[in-house]
Amino acid sequence: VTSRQRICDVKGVPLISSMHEIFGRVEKFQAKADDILIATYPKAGTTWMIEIMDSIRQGGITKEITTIPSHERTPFLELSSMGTLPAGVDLLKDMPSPRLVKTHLPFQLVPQSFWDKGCKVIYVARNAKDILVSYFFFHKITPILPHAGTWDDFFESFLSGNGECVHSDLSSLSVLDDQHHRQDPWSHSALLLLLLLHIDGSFPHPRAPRLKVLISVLLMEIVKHTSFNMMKDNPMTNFSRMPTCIVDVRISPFMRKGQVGDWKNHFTVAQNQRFEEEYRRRMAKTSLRFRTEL
Ligand code: PPS
Repeated sequence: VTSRQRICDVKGVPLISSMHEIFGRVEKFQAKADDILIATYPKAGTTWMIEIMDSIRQGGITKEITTIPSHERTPFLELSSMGTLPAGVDLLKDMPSPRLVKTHLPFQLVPQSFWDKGCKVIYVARNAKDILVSYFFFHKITPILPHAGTWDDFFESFLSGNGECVHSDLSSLSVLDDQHHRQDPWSHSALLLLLLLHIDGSFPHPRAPRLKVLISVLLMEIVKHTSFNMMKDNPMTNFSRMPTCIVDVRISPFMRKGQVGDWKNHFTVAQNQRFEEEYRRRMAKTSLRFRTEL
């Protein structure tokens, strides 16, 4: 698949046609109890969390981390086979446990087996204004996504939720989804519990002095390895190893700015006002607050 794909409705969620086609297999995916699901709205910091979690899982910056691209170490559940990259569900079949699984599916589309097996989940959320800007630039380097058009076109498409934007409009930021908020486990206790990363079982007791030093050295190493600049220059994390029919970083970098507040360089005053109004209206039921500047 090398050309822009149609947007299809999958149980009310707009997804690209190849995800629609593979969805039957995704739905039937058999999770294992020790799988860790990293769930996000696109551009929320998925790749960053994957790298942090994989470094923890592997106990440091191992050969695997430095030689295998992140998208092969942590398969993208709903992505079908493209170019040289097998489908997420196929990559996962051959992976040793514990597996890290990436998804952008909103809660209601996540395969039931993740819940049946009681899998651990990390949900990452980011302020919606920076997501929108990041997603705009991502469309330009992703040949399978719909044509982004100008910034103004993209802004309109996202806000109006007219289905031209994959995962659609503001209200599909799944954790904040107005419609699902009250019954959606993403948005209640699960969110906070899951964000504790569940490393308690995997780490030795931190009070043992030697282990404490080891853990802090390990953490320093992981913090350095997952800094924006390191990840930007690292071919395993900057998407330069991704088949160009999926993401083409020759057009512009995937690791773009990694900042809070870049939206100010793109939103007009009128767009900001409109966004704020829509946001207030659609997010009225959530008490979660995000920082849109530091
Ligand atoms: S995707 O395509 O949905 O998986 O994208 P995702 O990884 O969720 O989001 C990409 C944005 O995350 C930024 N990023 C980081 N920021 C700070 N520090 C680190 N280490 C880091 N890694 C990724 C990346 O630059 C994208 O944001 P923008 O605003 O476009 O720069």
